[in-house]
Amino acid sequence: EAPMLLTLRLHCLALGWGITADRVKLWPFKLPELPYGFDYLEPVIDAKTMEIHHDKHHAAYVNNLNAALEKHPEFEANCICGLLKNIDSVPADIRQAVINNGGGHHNHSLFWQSLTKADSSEFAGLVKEKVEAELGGYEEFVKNFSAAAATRFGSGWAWLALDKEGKLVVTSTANQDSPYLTGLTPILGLDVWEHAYYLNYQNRRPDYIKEFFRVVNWDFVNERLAKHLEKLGK
Ligand code: MN3
Repeated sequence: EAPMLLTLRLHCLALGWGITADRVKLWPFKLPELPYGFDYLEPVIDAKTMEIHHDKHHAAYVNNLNAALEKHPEFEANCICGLLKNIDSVPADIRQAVINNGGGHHNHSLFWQSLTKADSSEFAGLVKEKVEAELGGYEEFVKNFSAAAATRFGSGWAWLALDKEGKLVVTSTANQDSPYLTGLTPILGLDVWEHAYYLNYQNRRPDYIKEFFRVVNWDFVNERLAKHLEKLGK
């Protein structure tokens, strides 16, 4: 990616809505590389699951998103979170495709970055302060997040997100729906589609949810939290 495009993309991410004035092209979107090897999250998430999940599932969301946006080149300068936050401005004929595949692309891009080596990251700093102040502490947060993940019927995601006032909330969404669609900012998500865990855990979603907390990258969560609180002016 050219440095200028990268700069504008980051700018776009920072502003949350696309650069339209100079018609800089951000489309087609590219599948981001994993920030680690397929086996890095073993034994919590197995290498084969990571390979299929990233190279096949995530890649399909990116390809399908690009195919949808190809029909509307006027949106080629819009970043993905901008499209999701302003979904009503996306033409009806591609809106559901952008919800599904744009959501899928953003959710997975965030998911990969939010994970790290098992038992290597400490729950600390800003997220710890805010969880203690707003969500009743770590145990209560884990309980509520796990319940959100376990009770999401069918496929979807559990979330730690920021509301417009900069307060943390725990919620879940169906399918690939992004929290951005309802005005929330996703901070940490857990993919509870069967494709995310079935090879290793089969039908035991609660075991996968329990193990997930061992691979959360709290440093990344803290960086993202600080960045988005600043954007919200909090
Ligand atoms: Mn997935």
